[in-house]
Amino acid sequence: MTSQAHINVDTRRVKVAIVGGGFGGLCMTIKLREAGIDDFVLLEKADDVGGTWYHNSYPGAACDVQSHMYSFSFEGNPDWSHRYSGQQEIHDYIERVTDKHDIRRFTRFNAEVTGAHFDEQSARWTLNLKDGSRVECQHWVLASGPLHVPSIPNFKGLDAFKGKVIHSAKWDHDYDMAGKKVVSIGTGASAIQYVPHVAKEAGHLTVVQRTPPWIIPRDERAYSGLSKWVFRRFPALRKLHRLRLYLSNEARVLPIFNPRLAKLAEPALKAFIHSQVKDKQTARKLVPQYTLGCKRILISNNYYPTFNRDNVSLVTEGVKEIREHSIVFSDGREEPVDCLVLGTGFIVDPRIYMKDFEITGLAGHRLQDDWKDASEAYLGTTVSGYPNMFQLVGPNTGLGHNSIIFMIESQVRYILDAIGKLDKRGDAWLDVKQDVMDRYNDKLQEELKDTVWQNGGCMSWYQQADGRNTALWPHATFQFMARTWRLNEKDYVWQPARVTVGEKATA
Ligand code: N01
Repeated sequence: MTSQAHINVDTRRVKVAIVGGGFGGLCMTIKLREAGIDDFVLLEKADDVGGTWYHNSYPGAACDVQSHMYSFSFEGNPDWSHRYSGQQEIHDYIERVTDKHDIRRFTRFNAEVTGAHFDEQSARWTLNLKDGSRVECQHWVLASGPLHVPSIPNFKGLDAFKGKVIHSAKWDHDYDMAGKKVVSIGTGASAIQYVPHVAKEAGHLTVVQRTPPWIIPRDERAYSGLSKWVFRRFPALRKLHRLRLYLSNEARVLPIFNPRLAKLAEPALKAFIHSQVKDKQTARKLVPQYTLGCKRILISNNYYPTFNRDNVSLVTEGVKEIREHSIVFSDGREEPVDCLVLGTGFIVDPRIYMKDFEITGLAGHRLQDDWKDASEAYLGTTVSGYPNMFQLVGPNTGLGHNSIIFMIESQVRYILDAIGKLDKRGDAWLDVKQDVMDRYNDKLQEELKDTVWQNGGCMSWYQQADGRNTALWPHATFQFMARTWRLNEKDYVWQPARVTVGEKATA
């Protein structure tokens, strides 16, 4: 659905601006309204809400967290069709929630932020937009997520390739793959979902694998009409079902700190691969060499059987170069290509959470500089030197074991507490203390050293080149909820509303 912008393009002044209309931005806007704050604008770069679930529409796109967990706790959906839902059903859910809470009238679509600057005198942020307009606000919330700029590897000759190139995050649904020679590069979460579908369509599909992922079977069960009726009629039972899913997911935090537990499951998963793939040599190539859980554990029932098809082959040699109509592998073999599909993930440099626009805070603070080595925040939400700026799904809030929506709801509660406390104090801004943020991150990095992500013998987008993990939260999600339940005023510097010469911020 395409939506219209209702808001004039000049300078708009609001109390809160939210950047990004995915799950995070929507949660923030809904909860702001519930808190009685209507003076906000939601800025969305695209022409519809949904974020990840709007852009990633490749065939087979689905969530690998159970639907009853991968939805808002306050907007339960008794009608989820399956344990794990597809992209369209998730996007439909997001649209329904958006309409129910009347969020579109607060939203400016096609509104791309190109810069954000804090003015100490007025204690206001100015957000510059691509169309030349501006939004001035007291607070702003970055809810645009870390994984959204497609990573296109720098393959030699790619520019001169004359065939079709498609990245998983920008699927071209008009391109007909029937009868085409397709080469797909990458075997991450996105690729293993589209590969079975592309295989059915293409004349021939070559899957280029650098590192095989661990894949566990997927629970494909549909919810029966009776289950849906029960969930609708007795919401408490739906909540109980959600709680059961939550707890079973939380149990998966245990192997993060004890890779030996993860290793116990590996023989069964190796047997699963060999039971699914007929050709023994291919099956062997699909077995990962690192510890289960080091990279994201994927779920699929149709990925492995794809390699039994006559029109599918697996290549484990690296890509040497791309020519006008072919690909050359590191063993010198050349293969003709009509279409190159890149399941190569997203740009995640040391500044994984950095946006591709300039952000300046208090004097001397430019986020591009402050985060040049690593993205760091306090509780993944606030950054010292950037008053009244908040982030959803910021540094070290990603998960390997449960639903990110749980983390988003915790962060939104924390942000509302911050805004509420600031209003109550009558202050102009709050800024997390540098030493509080540093101590928090030092401890987190110490704790991360013992995890399977650092010791499991793999490299993933979770880690920077120097091994530092600024992506994931290494504990139970209820521990994050507890940490963010209330904002501790002592963690922040509070700036009085009217600054007179010589007056200092209060701690
Ligand atoms: O990207 P990835 P993704 N030559 O970075 C390979 C979320 N997600 O889009 O492993 C050859 O995981 C790379 O190889 P290697 C989820 O958080 C969630 O699949 O680095 N290969 C890897 O195989 C996920 O973690 C869902 O050796 C190259 C692949 O490309 C995140 O998105 C669904 C290469 C990239 O895998 C990213 O997933 C989908 C090169 N030069 C995604 N460069 C849910 O269900 C890269 N690769 C919720």
